[in-house]
Amino acid sequence: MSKFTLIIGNKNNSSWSLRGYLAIKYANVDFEEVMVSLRPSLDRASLDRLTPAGKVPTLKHGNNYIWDSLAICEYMNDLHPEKNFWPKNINIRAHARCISAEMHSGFTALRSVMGMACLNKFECPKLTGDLKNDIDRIISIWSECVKQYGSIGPYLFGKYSIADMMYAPVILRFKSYQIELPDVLIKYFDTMINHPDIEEWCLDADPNDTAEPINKL
Ligand SMILES: N[C@@H](CCC(=O)N[C@@H](CS)C(=O)NCC(=O)O)C(=O)O
Repeated sequence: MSKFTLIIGNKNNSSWSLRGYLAIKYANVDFEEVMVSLRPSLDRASLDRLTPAGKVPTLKHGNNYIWDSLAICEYMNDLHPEKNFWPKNINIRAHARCISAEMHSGFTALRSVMGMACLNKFECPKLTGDLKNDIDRIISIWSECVKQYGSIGPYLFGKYSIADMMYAPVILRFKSYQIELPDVLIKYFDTMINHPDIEEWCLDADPNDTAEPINKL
């Protein structure tokens, strides 16, 4: 089988890279990691040389390039259907796809005000306006999942899935910015914080990559 190379940004900050990384880790295949610096300065030359869209994560598999986090999740699922990256049931799978797409295309206030810096701690920002709406919506999405599928297991759809991978950076943001969660989500939060692949990502991160929250990473 062709070799996998995952091109990522700094682990402390690159939330999109984390999603691609979690997908390839879950597939349990050997891969090489190439890190391109986004902080403190953006290595534009390497990004443009190594990736078709100038963005990370990008997965290179033989001559194939997959240059988007959700597309990487889907590609790994296509290669390893036995891993059940999505829930098996069609209705539950549709639910998982909706909330994953909602994350992939939305929550811009959360993303710009509360940049991921997984090893850093910040004061909780003022929770008003669009930021409050984003956080309330995420809490409502997660609570609904935990209510519906909590009896199957501790993840959003019971078993670990792409939906958890898509929301993993939000978990790390909520930790960094000390966002209070309702009791019903504490188990989910702890399960994700202690997930071995997320722990491993954080162990490799460098807190000096950023001193402050950064936008849009
Ligand atoms: N929709 C893309 C977003 C990827 C993205 O914006 N990645 C950021 C880093 S986390 C990046 O490459 N930024 C460099 C740039 O835009 O110049 C995905 O899901 O992978």
